[in-house]
Amino acid sequence: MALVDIKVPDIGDVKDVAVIELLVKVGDTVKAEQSLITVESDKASMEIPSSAEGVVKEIKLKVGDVVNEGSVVLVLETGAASAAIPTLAVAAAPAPVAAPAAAAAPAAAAPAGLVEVVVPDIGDFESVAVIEVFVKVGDTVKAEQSLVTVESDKASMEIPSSHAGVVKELKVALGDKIAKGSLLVVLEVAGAVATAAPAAAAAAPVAAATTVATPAAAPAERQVPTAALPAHEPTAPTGNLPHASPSIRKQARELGVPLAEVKGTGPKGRITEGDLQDFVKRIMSGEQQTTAQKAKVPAAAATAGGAFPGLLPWPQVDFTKFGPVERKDLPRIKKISGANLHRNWVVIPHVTNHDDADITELEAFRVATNKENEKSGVKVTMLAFMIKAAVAALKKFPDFNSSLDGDQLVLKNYFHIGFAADTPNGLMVPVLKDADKKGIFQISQEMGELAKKARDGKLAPAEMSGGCFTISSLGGIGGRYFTPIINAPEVAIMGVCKSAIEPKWDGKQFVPRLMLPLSLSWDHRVIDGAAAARFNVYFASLLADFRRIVL
Ligand code: CAO
Repeated sequence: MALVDIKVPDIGDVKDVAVIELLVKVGDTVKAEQSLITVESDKASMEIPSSAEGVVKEIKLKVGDVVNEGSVVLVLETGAASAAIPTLAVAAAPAPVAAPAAAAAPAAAAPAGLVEVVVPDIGDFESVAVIEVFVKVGDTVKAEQSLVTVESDKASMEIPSSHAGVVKELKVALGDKIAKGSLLVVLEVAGAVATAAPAAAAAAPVAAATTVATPAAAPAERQVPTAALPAHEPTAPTGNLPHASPSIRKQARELGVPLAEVKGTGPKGRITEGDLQDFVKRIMSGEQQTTAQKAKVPAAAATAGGAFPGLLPWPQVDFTKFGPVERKDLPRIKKISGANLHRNWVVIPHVTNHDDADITELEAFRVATNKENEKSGVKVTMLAFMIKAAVAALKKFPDFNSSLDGDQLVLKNYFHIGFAADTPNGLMVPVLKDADKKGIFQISQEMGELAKKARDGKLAPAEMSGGCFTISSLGGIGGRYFTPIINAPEVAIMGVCKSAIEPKWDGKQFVPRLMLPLSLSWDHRVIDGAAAARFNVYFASLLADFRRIVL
């Protein structure tokens, strides 16, 4: 057993590269050549591998730290044999990481005014793939401007131009494999000096540090490391990081874009500059939110904020400043029904028509019926009559018994009526199936059973689905009128409040009548106001004289 300091190897002339990722944690067992951290300059990024096998005892740096050759990465407890491996074989490493200033080398003499820019010394690599080409014929480039990005299995880097000039010929294409000496572009330069630059003044070698022990043993395809978060926010290694070049990652960092949330459209899912721009545009227009933005907005407000970017942000209030508070979680049913109600309220153009039904005679009949059937155990409430009246009204106005499906209306030839039930856990809507085939007693009995199941939290999903039209009755509680929210994909809902005796003019005198307040909300994409008024009038007329049901 031995403790070994694992250090950053020779990284060439580049100083002060930032640690953008820790790939291991204390207690991890690492193999020789396993990547430990990712470092990044403005032109390249690379992983620093371990020189030995062992267990991580201590990590000596964190994301955001700036490192140089010799900086200690971590302390490894190694077995006796592996401890002998020299730290990253620094002396032998041909490995500068990312020399932003190091330009591609102009290789050989070219015709007067033309310079051939070739790939400089990139370490031991035989060939690396071109994954991005930044210039095209006719472009004017500055010295040090990036021409292409190349990528190995452990690193990616941009190769800058050695000269300023105009691109006359482009000698590489996406996917080409290139190596030291490969011709990149022919530049027309002002007063070109057509002499070969020493290859040693080359651009930064790619992935050199990883090549120390096994230059040829490139592991299978992997994602290029990235800094998806600001440097001061350490991020856990995921092993499946976004695929993007150093300059894209730098731009993303500067813009505060979480690169992990950007969809790459480049080869192998690589994030291109266009992808980054599209992402930013969508965020700015409100079409999309980052995960962090969503987390800051209460669920109820998230949809509206996304759909209507002009809305003010949800108020963030410290209520404790005004007095004592306590917090409790929303019950599961409230969360579900809340999300549905919110969608329906936002998506459906609601209109509500109010009317009154004279139920004086019907109430007298209901009371008498209940008296007659006292012993049956089934109590009939006004809701049972309203369910039956709803069936008759749906038959007369079939558009109310429909659902919108794109440009089509789905008209239903069945009559399943939902009714809102107030339960300790929140609002539920049991559905009474085939109400057209059932009498008032059966409807009352089934309604009682369904309402009990709802209150006990025992409703099966099938007992809450398939509804054509809903009745929401607050009649047992009170109130005059309200605006019920349509239960999509239905297109209308009847709200009912408490009946009350009112004076009504019979042509000669005021007479006391029992009036039931009705509030019909309807989807204006499907139903017009005149139809809604007719529906209400007909519905009220059925309750006023229930014999009409059988006509
Ligand atoms: N006017 C006057 N009295 C009414 C009435 C009305 N419109 N509707 C019912 N009542 C009376 C009943 O006759 C009953 O009186 P008695 O006890 O003297 O017989 C009393 O009010 C209680 O009725 P009920 O509420 O138990 O029965 P119901 O069939 O009318 O309703 C149910 C059943 C499950 C729909 C109801 O209990 C319920 O949960 N209502 C709330 C629905 C709701 O929350 N809607 C809002 C949705 S939007 O958030």
